[in-house]
Amino acid sequence: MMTGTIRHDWTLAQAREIHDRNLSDLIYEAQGVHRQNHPPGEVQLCSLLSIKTGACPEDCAYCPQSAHYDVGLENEALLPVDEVVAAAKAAKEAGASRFCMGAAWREVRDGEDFDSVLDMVRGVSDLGMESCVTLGMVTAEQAQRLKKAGLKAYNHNLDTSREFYSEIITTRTYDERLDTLANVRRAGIDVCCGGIIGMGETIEDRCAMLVELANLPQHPQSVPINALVAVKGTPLGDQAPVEPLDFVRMIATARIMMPASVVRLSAGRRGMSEEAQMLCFLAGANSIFLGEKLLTTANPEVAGDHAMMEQAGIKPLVPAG
Ligand code: SAM
Ligand code: DTB
Ligand code: SF4
Repeated sequence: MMTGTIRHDWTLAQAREIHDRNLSDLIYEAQGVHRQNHPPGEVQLCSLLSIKTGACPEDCAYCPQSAHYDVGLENEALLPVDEVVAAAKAAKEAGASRFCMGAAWREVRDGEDFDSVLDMVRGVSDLGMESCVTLGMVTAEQAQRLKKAGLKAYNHNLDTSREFYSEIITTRTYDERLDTLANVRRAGIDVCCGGIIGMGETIEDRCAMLVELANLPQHPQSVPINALVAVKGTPLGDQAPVEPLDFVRMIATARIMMPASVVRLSAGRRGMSEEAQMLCFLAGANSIFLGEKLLTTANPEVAGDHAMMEQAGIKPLVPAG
């Protein structure tokens, strides 16, 4: 099998074979594929902001923002546009080149709030940053409006395998997720789509999710790999933390299967040593979230992240155009 080629015909057996290799072979190949497709030693710094927090009608078992669970989170209506753009500016000054805005919505509804989100996208793009939003399901028309406002990427995760999905979310289907991804792709917006490990799924489920992603009509330009942040009060609040090497294997397999995509070491870094994070970079991760907060949960400190990158000689990846 040629490595480093863009393929859309991956089988579960092939993904599993890669995932289960001995660590040395796995990382060696992932690093080779990485170097063929990306500048080595560069990691994109992204910043996240929850623009509308909590009270979400969906029942995603991992999520502190679902109205179905009581985690003691303060709900918040949509933030004002100027506050969001000011946060993006501050994130840029701290070194981020991409600003991602998340809303705890099941789907986008046309009206005042969506108009404000379009203004936020314009404001972030005007700062010269990549803009990304995650707003739940979108129609084809809404995706086109986001594109017109200058949106770079839309985040919408498959989260897990088709088989395991119904154990985690019952209020919407896997196919609805895929429909939104198609609307985003057809509008010419970059697709940011990945998932979460550590929710009780099997290795087979993890590999099946990567097969779903890699066999989409186009590889998502961006693939976030999250480790579950277990939040007390959610059904997954007592899950054991992910083994760092499981994270490394998942990233390496994603890198090999989707060579040109930006693979993002996303939620879950707080529980990891810096050495484990370095292994993730070696395995092909080339993005992290910078900033003390993800959407509602904690992330490592900014100064510590800068120190970690300096120690490893990692430079911020600044995407061209
Ligand atoms: N409501 C929109 C949606 O679900 O599409 C957007 C916001 S939602 C919080 C974005 C993503 O965050 C989810 O798809 C999930 O992958 C991730 N996420 C949420 N809670 C998490 C947790 N506790 N640990 C890890 N990832 C989480
Ligand atoms: C993604 O895959 N991870 C980010 C982003 N997309 C929106 C969100 C992580 C959220 C972690 C839990 C929280 O802070 O609420
Ligand atoms: Fe709502 Fe998104 Fe959280 Fe699911 S992941 S409960 S859709 S905010």
